[in-house]
Amino acid sequence: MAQDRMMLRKSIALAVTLAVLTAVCFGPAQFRMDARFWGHVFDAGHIPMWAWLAAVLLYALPARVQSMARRYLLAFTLAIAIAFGVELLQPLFGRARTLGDAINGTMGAGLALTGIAAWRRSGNWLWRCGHALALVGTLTVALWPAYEELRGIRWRQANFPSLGNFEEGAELKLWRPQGGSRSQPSSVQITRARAANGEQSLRVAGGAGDWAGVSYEAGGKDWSPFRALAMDVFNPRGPFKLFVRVDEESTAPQPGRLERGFTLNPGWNRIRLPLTDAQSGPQAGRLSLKRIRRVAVFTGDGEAQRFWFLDNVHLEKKEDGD
Ligand SMILES: [Ca+2]
Repeated sequence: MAQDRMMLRKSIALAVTLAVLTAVCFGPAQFRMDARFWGHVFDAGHIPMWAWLAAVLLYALPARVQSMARRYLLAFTLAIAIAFGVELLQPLFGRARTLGDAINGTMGAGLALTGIAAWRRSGNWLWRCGHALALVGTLTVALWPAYEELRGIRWRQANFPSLGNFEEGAELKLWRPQGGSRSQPSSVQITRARAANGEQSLRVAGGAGDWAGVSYEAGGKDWSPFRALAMDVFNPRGPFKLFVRVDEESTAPQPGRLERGFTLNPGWNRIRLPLTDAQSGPQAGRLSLKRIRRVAVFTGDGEAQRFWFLDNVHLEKKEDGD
């Protein structure tokens, strides 16, 4: 009787674990905002997920698998097989195949099983502490890229309605190069060479090609209390046209957006994109200011390579005087 109940418990633990794993690994995963941050968290999440799986497999193995070493080895092998099997199957479910995920899963399974062994079988504290350190070290390394992204998200949170002043490196997590061509992609760097506000600005080297410039991860912020998006742009050479585009966060097939071109004269230019245009424009150009996803600053289709300096990107409040 007791054995039946034990079997039942093992089956339930295994079924629940595999169900959660299936949902997490094959369910739709779309991080529309701060996708890099959530992607890194998800990658690192393979470690605890597979640690849990390996522990459950060890527990649920049938009693007839006798030697302890064999049980550990079997649980580990099964966990790795599942980790690689999942990555092989994921493309069938619209998910990306990533070797790093399988490796993280393998590390998680290994850490769980060695941990259980260290705690169960040895009274040796050196082993236990060593294992705890390995666990902390692995999780720190795995979570580091997510932490780096989090610095950008925290900067955005702390400085809104400033969108970019380029005085801190964390802002590069929000402002990323976009467009250009494969042989000449766009690039950005913070520089002290120019500044409209503070001591630094963002030097943008637009690649040769389409939509070259920089884009800002706006994080779904509410822009409705603001009347304009403003920025200072330094043009070191002859005049050219720069476009500013704002996208809303929406699952609609054609999310609203606001776009306008500005001719840049040599030297400093103040660009102002009135947000009141967002409601009054043609239907296609209308956007809701409640959840803004992205700002892009770029040159047109098939442009030659252009350089400019961007600084003091911010939103103007409705009641601000000029
Ligand atoms: Ca600045």
